[in-house]
Amino acid sequence: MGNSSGKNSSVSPSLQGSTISSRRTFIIGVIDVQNDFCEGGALAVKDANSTIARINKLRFIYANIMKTFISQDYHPPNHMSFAKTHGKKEFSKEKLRIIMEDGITLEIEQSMWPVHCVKETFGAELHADLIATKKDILVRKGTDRNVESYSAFGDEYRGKYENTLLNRKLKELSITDIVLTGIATDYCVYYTALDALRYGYMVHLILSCTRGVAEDTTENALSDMKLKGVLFYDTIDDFYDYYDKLTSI
Ligand code: VGL
Ligand code: ZN
Repeated sequence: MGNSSGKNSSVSPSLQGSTISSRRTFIIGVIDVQNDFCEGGALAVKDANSTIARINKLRFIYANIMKTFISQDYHPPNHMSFAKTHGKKEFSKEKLRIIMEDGITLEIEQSMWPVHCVKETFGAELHADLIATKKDILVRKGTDRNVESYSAFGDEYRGKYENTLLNRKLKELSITDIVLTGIATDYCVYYTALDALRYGYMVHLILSCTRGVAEDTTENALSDMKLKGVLFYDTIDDFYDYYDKLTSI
């Protein structure tokens, strides 16, 4: 801190606020807005489509201020999270023993999903209505058949088996705050938020821009995120007010 903090102590509280905000750099995160999670998809999340126009609006409002990263669930056809891969019942939970490339055997409990987001298929594509540009940071995850990565940062082992390099990219951009949106609140959004906190980012979740697979898991995910320090906003307008206060002198 040194000199600059000495200087700050003499300015008015509002100016101090703007100094603090200028040290923060926000990015919008859009999780898995893909055809298979939208209406008619293989793992359709109820009302997922209603988030798309809102996410676009958020992007539009902050187009000159915030970059965007977009994640894509992107599985091989025989991925370990597919019920079909193991001949199991969809939406059950199964104990799996997986021998990893490094020789370590992992014993995990894995949700058995319908086949979804298979790489290079329509289901894995981003929904056509979602604004996505070449300038966005795109990360793909779940690309190794033995690894589940709900989080846009990588697997649950701090990215030991799959690391999307998202953390490195965000640190390179000096990102401090992530405005999180997308699908599904109780899985990929949740795990992305937890990793983001772990890596030292502040996380802002806009509830109107996210939808969950099931009610009970969504409730649990929301209360856990709240407990761990994720900031919640009901609507984009609520986030707008927060950001406006933060940046106004
Ligand atoms: C997701 C279940 C399986 C998600 C991905 O994007 O939340 N959920 N794979
Ligand atoms: Zn998946």
